[in-house]
Amino acid sequence: MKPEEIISKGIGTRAVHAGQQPDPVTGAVMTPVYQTSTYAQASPGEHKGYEYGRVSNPTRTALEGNLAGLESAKHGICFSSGVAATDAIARCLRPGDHIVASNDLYGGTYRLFRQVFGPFGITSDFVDMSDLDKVEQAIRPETKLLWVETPTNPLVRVVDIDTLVSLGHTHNATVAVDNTFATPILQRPLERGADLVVHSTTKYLGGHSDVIGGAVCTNSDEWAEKLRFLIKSAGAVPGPMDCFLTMRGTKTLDVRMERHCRNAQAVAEFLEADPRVGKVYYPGLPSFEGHELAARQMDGFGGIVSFLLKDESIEAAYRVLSATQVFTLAESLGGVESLMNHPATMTHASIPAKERHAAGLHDSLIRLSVGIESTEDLIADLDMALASV
Ligand code: P1T
Repeated sequence: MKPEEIISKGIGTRAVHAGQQPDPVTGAVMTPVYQTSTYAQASPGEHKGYEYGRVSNPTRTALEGNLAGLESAKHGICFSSGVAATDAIARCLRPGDHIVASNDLYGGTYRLFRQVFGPFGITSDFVDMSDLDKVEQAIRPETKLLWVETPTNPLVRVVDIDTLVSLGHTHNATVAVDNTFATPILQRPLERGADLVVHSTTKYLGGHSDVIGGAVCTNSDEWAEKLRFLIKSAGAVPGPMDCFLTMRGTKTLDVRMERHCRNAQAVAEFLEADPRVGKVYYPGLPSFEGHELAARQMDGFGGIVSFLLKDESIEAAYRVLSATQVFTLAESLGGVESLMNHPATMTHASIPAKERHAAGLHDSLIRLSVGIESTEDLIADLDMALASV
């Protein structure tokens, strides 16, 4: 299929075919792993579009086309990790510039903005983006970037992309949406006017917990040029094998997300009905604050469920975290296997406790990345673990 034809196709077709053509030399259906650092030139500057592996690689080009196709983007630019993708965007700011970001977000993004970019004179404020007044109050003349996560990590708060895009653009700020939790199967922020979409491809896009990667998708030629310049000049590139593995993952993204969503809904409903559980955070529950917005904005509610036990002590949470057999206690999310995580000491430990608490992140919160195993086994595992409380 020609690249210009793919954009009119359904998301499942784009997942399998976008960015990929059978290999012109051999007819290989899968894009090969072009494991090379450099490319032969007939005479200086006379080459087939590739010069050096840091700048570009055909396996990476195929993945970039695939991700751009999934996000309805003109450009996809791949990085060595999700954090490297975020870093590249922040590097385009200048001393004196200001970022407004979600106060509930991946702890590594907070650490990057505050501890890496803060000393270079780039300041950041973290606010509840489901409260538009708070966002507006935080914006200053020097605010250049609105950093949106939706659903957020780990409280799965749903934020109104349309409204934030118009707010950001009224104030001449770039609007970036970290779409890691939703994936382009459930939500495509560029179609809603966002300037940049960011992914930790480590998560659902790769989908098998075997590769670290990141990406930015955009329709802006100017942003694409700046980010490609940074790829060349700062060098946070993914290797060809990592790109191959990620693309192998994206081919099944549509079917995996269907199962992740179905299992997460069943797990959330089980937890909500259980007397040992205090509060469940999942956009698919009608009782959840962001449910109606999620139903409008997303094509499914995602695979992440967070919860608090009725006994809100850390000891009780630790007992559950140590008792499961199907859910593995580990950082990360979005793989086929179910994982559970303790944000306060693991993924969000770099956010000071005071700020975590102000954002509503309880020290006993448990985050589940619900995998694609048999639903009844996941529920039985949680039921067994809750018996330890
Ligand atoms: O781990 P890396 O590929 O560098 O991606 C960073 C990142 C960016 N954005 C979101 C929303 C994320 O959740 C992450 C990484 N998160 C975890 C490792 C985690 O367990 O939450």
